[in-house]
Amino acid sequence: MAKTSPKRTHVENDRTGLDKETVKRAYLDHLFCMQSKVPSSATKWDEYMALSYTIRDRIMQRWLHALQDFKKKDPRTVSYLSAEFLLGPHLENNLINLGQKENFREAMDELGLDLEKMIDQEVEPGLGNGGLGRLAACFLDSMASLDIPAIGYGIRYEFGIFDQRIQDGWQVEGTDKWLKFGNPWEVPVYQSSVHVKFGGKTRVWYDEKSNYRVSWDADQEVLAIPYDTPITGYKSDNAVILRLWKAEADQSFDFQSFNEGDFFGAVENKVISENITKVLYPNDSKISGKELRLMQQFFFVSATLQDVIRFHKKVRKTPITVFHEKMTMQLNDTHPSIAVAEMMRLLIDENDVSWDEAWEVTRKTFAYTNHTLLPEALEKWSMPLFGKLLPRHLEIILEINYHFLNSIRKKFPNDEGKISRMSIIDEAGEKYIRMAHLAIVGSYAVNGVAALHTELLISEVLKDFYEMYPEKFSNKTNGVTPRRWMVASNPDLAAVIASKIGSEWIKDLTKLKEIEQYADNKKFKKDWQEAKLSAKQKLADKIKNKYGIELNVNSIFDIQVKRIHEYKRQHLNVLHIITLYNRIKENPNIDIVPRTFIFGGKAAPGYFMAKLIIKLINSVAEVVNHDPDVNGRLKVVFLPNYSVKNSQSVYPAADLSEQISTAGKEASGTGNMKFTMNGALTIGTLDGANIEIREEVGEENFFLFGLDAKQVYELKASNYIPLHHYDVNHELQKVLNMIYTGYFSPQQPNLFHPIVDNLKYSDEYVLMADYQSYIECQDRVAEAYRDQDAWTKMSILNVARSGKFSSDRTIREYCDDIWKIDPYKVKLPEHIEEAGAIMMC
Ligand code: 26Q
Repeated sequence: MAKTSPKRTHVENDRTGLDKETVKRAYLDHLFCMQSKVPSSATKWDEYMALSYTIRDRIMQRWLHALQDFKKKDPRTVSYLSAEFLLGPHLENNLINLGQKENFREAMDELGLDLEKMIDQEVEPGLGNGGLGRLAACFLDSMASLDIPAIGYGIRYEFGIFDQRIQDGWQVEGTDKWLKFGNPWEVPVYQSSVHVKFGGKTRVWYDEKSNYRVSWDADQEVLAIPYDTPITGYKSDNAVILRLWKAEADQSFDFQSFNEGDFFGAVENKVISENITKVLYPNDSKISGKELRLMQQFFFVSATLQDVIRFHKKVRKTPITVFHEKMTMQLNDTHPSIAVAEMMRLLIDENDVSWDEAWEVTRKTFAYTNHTLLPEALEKWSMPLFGKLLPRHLEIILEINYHFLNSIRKKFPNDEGKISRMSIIDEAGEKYIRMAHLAIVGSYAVNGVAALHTELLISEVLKDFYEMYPEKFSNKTNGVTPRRWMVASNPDLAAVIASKIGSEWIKDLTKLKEIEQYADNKKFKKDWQEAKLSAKQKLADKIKNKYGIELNVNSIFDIQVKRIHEYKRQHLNVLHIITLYNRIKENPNIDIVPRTFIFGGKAAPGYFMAKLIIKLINSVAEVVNHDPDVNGRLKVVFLPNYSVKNSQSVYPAADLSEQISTAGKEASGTGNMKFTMNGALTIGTLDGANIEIREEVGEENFFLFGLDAKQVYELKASNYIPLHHYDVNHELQKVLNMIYTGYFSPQQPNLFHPIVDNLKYSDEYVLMADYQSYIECQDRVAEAYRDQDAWTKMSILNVARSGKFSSDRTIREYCDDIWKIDPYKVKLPEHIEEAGAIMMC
């Protein structure tokens, strides 16, 4: 195989070659050998699988080389621990990252196959609820693209986020069977399985040096099996692994009871064990306190820590007490924060490390990201429940807390208020373990996810902790990957950009600035408008095909897609729709700018108000869309089953992005960034990352309304009476009366009373106070849209100035300020496309 050999002939390997003929042959081979089909008998799914295997081979080759290189060089690595990874479909992304989309399109074309249709077959792994899970996925993409040595750890849920159907306007949940037909992207690694324990008791003993020791005699043991998915980076040879753990019954353990004659007990244990990774909890903003959820969290954390410690001992051959020099572990919210106690247990009980040394390693290993300001979303676990499931961890947490409270007393003598506020144990009533406190105490770094969020954390929610450890705190504003959210989902706009500035912006999004100079260029603007129109047309076609609703692509596409929650205020958007509707009803000839309102998002199945808001949207749609007076000028659409896959045709089609949460409630938001990158203008409050988006794009290119966080705080502190707004604002009064009296629910006139009563008499999220400002701002939007030339310029400037919101920037900041990790460029052998697996030996 010597490169210089004069006799060398180019023979591409079928597993790695990229030549069109090789690709075609490999595809047919997979269709035959993996799916047992010939082209004439293959289903669409077979075709998708065969193509995926063809790509997977090419990834595997590069991946295994990279892993070998990593093992040899052993660079400092980050582990990203997250209970959720909302990856989205792999196939197209992998094609783009390998730089192979066009080549494969042509190869498939020559076989008479349509690549886009094959891509469309994929069922996405919906292993997350929303922003937090999607952020983890964007971070993996960026870490792979930036050559950061990294590994993601999480849970391989058998059922991901539930499927949403809309029936008679209501959300109906179904199970997400994403694995039903197989998953070509993962590889189980049975030999790396580990055992995870639960329950039982602790026992004290003394070792040969008379040291006090504790061991944990569990009464349940579960097998954790890793499934690895390669995450490709854009034009990079780096190998990021996503390792997801699946729970299986540990036969030897469970069948002990079988041997004792309890067959049923043995099978029951098996069922219990395998339930652990069955299903993703669908709550994203309220904690449920369910035992199974705690089991899930501990299960994946324990398996992960055993995995990294095993690797350290096997590969590094240095003492475990220097573990933190080689690895840092990022906790994505408090969901994996039990890691602090489990790391202590593994070091002390199983690796003979002293408490003080173990604490030093632990504190230097973990870093924690907070994603919420809502008090009801801060995780806490009932102490009795916790002690029953994890008795040893409870002891460890109590000891951590003992030392921690002493350190507070030392720094702030005689401040018992501080002690009870900061304690890891909430002792106000029934005792709870506050997971955020554990995460902060056990980490070397704590961050918020947008500037305002971090400010509010350090000045309010975590003020005491900031005073104690100011050096731990920093802000890391979220970002999203331009590979998925621009290149893959908006090829037309990407091409318009590339026509002027090439493609370097895909790896360095700040380069988008270079298109600013064309913001007044006639031809460029026309191309820009055409790209937007074509994206709107594509979405309109999909909606027409699936739901039979006809959209006017010349109307403003006004879009709000995100989880449904009162703080996100989808119902404020609805109040605006009804206001416009009333203006038309009062004056059918009114000159109004046509609008299409598009909503999408899931409600937590147990969240009554959120589900009622979905019903309200659909009920308003029913009336508005069919009223002859409206005459098509307003359309309201609720897109069922909002997912990563569905969302990819939504962002490119948006003219207006609705980011209208109550100021001080949305930690960051990331959808706001995706819209901006796709040339939508934002109507938004000064909340989360909206503030930074506005700063970047310029206030003249952003539609701002509403109270800011301080004003909201002051309003609520000063005896806020929402009913006052109802009394003085006639448009608002009329809108609320219509909803209340059943204008949109004639069969059930009282249906929406809870929404209206809530707004009039409680209004926690201050919709009533923000209504007028929102309506006036929407009127400015409509006027601005009339001037298409000026609107297009604003759209271009939004994209040109969106560079900050690439997750590449975010990951660089984590690397530089928190993780202290440098990129490590993997070196692949030359002519890899000619090498088969044999080269690896
Ligand atoms: C916790 C305990 C038990 C069951 C479920 C949960 C749980 C699960 C998911 C709690 C929260 C979540 C998800 C939260 C989330 O998505 N937060 C969002 O994170 C984004 C990324 O930082 C931010 O942009 C959003 O502002 C924030 O709402």
